[in-house]
Amino acid sequence: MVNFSLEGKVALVTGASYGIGFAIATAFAEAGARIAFNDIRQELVDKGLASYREKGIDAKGYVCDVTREDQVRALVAAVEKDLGPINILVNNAGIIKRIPMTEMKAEEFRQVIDVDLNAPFIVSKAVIPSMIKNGGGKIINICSMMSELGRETVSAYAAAKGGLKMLTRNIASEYGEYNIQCNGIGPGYIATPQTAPLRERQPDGSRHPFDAFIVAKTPAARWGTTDDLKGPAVFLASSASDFVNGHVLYVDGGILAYIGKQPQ
Ligand code: NAP
Ligand code: GCO
Repeated sequence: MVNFSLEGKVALVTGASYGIGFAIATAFAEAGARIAFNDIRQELVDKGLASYREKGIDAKGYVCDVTREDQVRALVAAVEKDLGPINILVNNAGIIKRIPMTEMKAEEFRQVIDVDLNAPFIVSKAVIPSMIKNGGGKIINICSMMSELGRETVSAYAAAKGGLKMLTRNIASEYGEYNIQCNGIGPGYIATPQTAPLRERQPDGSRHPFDAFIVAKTPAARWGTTDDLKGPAVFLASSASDFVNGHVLYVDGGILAYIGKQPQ
């Protein structure tokens, strides 16, 4: 029988106090995994712990800025001390800055690259040695539509997420022989705090133009929810995907396949 169970596994999901990371971690717990997560601020870790407790999940939360290699090393050591070797890593923590490229400061560009691309490198580098020692593991990088497409104002984010797709493929290539599978999930447009500015009601009460645009670009004719990502994440974290490596699984309601609804 195909095995989607995560019983006995330890999963680290970065930036998982809320949003997509929280949903993925919750799905992993429901499949039997022990959950570790981090956030930058203690108050958000505490908020996350309360949210996990409300769902009956005994998660471990840690304060860690994933762009800081010293903090990441300490995070991995703490998780391994508290829960044991990390079997599943989800590089979920991410930021976006929506600024026209010619107006974006180089420092702002660097900040996005740092969190969305450098950090998955740093955290994966910290976890891979113990995965090798323990006979393998799963790394899931949260990519994006912008791993494939561009749009106005998201140059740094698209560059980072495009790079993250290739980092995913390279980890798969370099460490596949150690039974480590590294894949990506490419969410479409998901209703979370990160996309809230694109969905907020206009002063006249009408829908945000981007909201209507995305619904017209999505065959499913709706924004995704974090629940839509749970099954794909459990699949890529489980032994059901042991021969899937270097793949980005787009969970986008069909956006990448669709030219978009014709104007009526
Ligand atoms: P979100 O609601 O903004 O949550 C992002 C999380 O990452 C927050 O908990 C945030 O913590 C944390 N984080 C940011 N910088 C960090 C750092 N340096 N160290 C540790 N944690 C950090 O975002 P989301 O919508 O859930 O997205 C999660 C991931 O999915 C991101 O990688 C995003 O790019 C990707 N994604 C999102 C969508 C979408 O439509 N929402 C679609 C495709 C891909 P703080 O609150 O403390 O900043
Ligand atoms: C944006 C959105 C997107 C989503 C996601 C799509 O401004 O276009 O924030 O980037 O977050 O990455 O897959």
